[in-house]
Amino acid sequence: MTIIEPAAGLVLPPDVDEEAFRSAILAFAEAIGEENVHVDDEHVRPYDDRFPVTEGDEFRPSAVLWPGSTEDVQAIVRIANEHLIPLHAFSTGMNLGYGGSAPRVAGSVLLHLGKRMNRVLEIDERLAYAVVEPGVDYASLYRAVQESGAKLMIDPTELDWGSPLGNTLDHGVGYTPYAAHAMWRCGMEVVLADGSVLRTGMGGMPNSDAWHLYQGGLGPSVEGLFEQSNYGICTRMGIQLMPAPPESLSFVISFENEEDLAAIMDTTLPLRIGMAPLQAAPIVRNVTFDAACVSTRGHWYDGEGPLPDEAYRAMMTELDLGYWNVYGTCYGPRWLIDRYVEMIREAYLAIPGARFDTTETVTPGTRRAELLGARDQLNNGIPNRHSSAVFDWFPNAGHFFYAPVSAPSGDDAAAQFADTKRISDAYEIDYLAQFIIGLREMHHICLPLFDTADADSRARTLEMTRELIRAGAERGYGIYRAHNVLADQVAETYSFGDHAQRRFNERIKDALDPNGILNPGKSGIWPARLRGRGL
Ligand code: EUG
Repeated sequence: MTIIEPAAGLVLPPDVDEEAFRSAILAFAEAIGEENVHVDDEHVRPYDDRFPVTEGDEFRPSAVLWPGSTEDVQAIVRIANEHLIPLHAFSTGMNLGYGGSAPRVAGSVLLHLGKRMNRVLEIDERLAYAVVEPGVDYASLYRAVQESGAKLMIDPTELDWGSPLGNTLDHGVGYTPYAAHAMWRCGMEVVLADGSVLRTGMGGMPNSDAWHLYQGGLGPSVEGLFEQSNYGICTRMGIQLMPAPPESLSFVISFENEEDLAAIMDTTLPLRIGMAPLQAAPIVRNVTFDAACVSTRGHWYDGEGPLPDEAYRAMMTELDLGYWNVYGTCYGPRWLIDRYVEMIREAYLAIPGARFDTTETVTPGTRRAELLGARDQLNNGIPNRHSSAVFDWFPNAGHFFYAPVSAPSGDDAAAQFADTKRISDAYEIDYLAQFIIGLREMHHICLPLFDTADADSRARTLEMTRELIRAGAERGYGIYRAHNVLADQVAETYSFGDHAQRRFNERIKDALDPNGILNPGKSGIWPARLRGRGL
């Protein structure tokens, strides 16, 4: 075997010297083939966070592995234990805004599961589910379902390049009636840190035909333990899919004033909580987010400081939108859609100044129509990447997510908006956000955008996001998903019972992964070996 030469600037994992690292790399190569083991810059640097937030090597990996099977993953885990190599497993690595494919611990070896494990293993039309490997992305799952002829609808996320398996493990949500992904995952195969393979739920029964149909089984439900954790590596997952509805109709409702937000939320909850007439989670977007999907910041303002009122006015006029815009879709036979749409229209039009359109009444050729069209696709299970235009809002734009969860009440929305807007304006960082109203909760998804090529912009945005987390935590707003650089801070806020959650997580971590090799630091969960070392 040829000697694989690490890059000159190699960052070694903690507790691993160069010799141990080399033997681990050789062992990995022997196990999965040297063509699937890379230590050179050309192969490793593309895995850096596309939206880098810190200077230096803090999140720099040492190597990348491309396993081709569950057996490969088992072999890798056994070798990692022997050599104390931290592995950073991920699916497609497109969790942009939450760290991408960068590891929490410098020197980690990346386990790019999706590179070769990218098959749709099964599509069952009658029972309405699919089984996927980590590398299947929304675009390819959509294609696979279409090509199979199955009349099923997938639930895409905002951008089509993510992995349904990975997104589900990270508590992602979409916009069709099945939106809360963790509600519809059913049946996982997981490689544990000792190299053994666990099949969850009914998958424990040899010959069961219900592995992907029933989340239970006997004893505790453990699938949630593998979400946002570092307790195992999920190598396949069942995802239940909604039968495609006969018809659908999407709508956009525009509201003139910032202050309308509370009324919008209080109108939404009763329409949503019974799953009718709002059958799926609507989104409430601010006009800046919509503008960033179809234009650049410079088009609206090129002066100093936060966007002035005139810029917001211009956006609303030129894009034919309100300050807040609600997007949603109704599904079913047309007679039912018409009843539901009428109920929705009447409820929201009680808010003064509201304007209501469907895909059938919106003026073609307008930005309003384009934006509604992009939502209409997503809400009908057709993935796209329309919103990726926000990465061109200004040159080199990247972003964090600040994503608190709370009750879907007008007061909560108003308080979150007030805090977030005030802090964003103070830092001169644009407020781009959408609220997603689930059945009993709302996600407030904010995208603090920064110039990835400008160290000052990165540092200022990081500082602001930390302040948002602090301000939110004071009011009880918890972050539901955290970037590597924010995970410890966010974990700290879940503090009830003298950090009972952290201690519980650590006990499980230490029991399942005594050498601390799987994604150390993920969600602020540190293994005993690396705990308290300031990593
Ligand atoms: C979105 C939604 C999320 C999230 C990140 C992004 C949508 C982006 C509900 O969760 O975590 C516009």
